[in-house]
Amino acid sequence: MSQLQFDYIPLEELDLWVKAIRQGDRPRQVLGLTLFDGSESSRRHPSETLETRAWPQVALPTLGDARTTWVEVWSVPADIGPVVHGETAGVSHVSSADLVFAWLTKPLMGPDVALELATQHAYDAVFHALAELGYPHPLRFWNYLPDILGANQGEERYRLFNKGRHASFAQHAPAIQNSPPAACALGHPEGLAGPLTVYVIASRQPVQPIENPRQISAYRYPPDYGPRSPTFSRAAVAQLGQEDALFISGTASIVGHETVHVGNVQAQTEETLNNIEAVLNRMALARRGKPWRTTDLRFKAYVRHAADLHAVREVILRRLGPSVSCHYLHAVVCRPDLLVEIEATCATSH
Ligand code: 3EB
Repeated sequence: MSQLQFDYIPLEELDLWVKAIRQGDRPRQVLGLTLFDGSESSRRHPSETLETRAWPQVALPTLGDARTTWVEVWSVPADIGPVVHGETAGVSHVSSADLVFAWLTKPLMGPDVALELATQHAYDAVFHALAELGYPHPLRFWNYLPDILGANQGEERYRLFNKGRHASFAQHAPAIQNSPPAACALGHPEGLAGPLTVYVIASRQPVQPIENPRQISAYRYPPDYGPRSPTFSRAAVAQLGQEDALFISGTASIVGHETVHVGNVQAQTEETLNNIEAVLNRMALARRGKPWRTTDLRFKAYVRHAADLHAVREVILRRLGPSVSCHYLHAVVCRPDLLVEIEATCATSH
């Protein structure tokens, strides 16, 4: 039913674009959006669309020639009924017939903030909102947190984040602890901060998780990576009426559970794409219907060192073709030795 669509729109074109989809031949409405790298640019380009809601804004610098600030916009057809905006216990949400977009931000800086508990409470609130709204099946979580590799109370913050997330899944979603949604978790680069930002797309219907045979499931990582494993699947597929949407989690140069090609950003990018292809191959076996190819997907690449952009992009263009849709962000990946992480998504698009 849903015909979920997503687009990347430069901030300065957002208002006109939203007007255009509302008034098109097949009118659409915004289910959710996230602004990346807004600070400077949103002052230069005030946007009505952004200002009418406290949409998530993530302070990761965009990378690329134009360095445009862009907005990731999720939309659904207008004829499935109007989307409904609301807030439940600090979680903002927009719901449509079969999907909800929900988000929450929590300020985290300051030495006293217990990241583990803050994360747990954030996820508790999200699970509570999803249950109350009737979309109990998260498909895809995006997590952005400041100083992801720093220490908090003597432990690495990403590990604390994992403990908090794990505890919340155990309490609120025990049935999907071993078949969790797709996800990513990225940190702000040095000198930049922001709140913990979590946004999620969830469904009324159960989701099909997919793993990667080249990698140990993240939720089964050995304790070397923290006392609680990261709670995510390599990919998740949602059946939305006649169409399926595919969410491939943040993917990195990990084979088994170990980082490979330490210090070599080209090789890490190649290995990451090998992993994405392995997930697609796995998916072709796991489900009926036409298999997805990399050319069906749109990518978001998180680059650890801005100076590596060209090397990463060269590999992506060579492997995926010159017309690939990939948006680049400067971000800290959650292991110090990972130089790049790439996510991929396929829903209906223009
Ligand atoms: C990895 O494969 C790389 O903690 O939600 C990728 C996707 C990664 C999601 C998360 C972490 C997460 O372990 C890191």
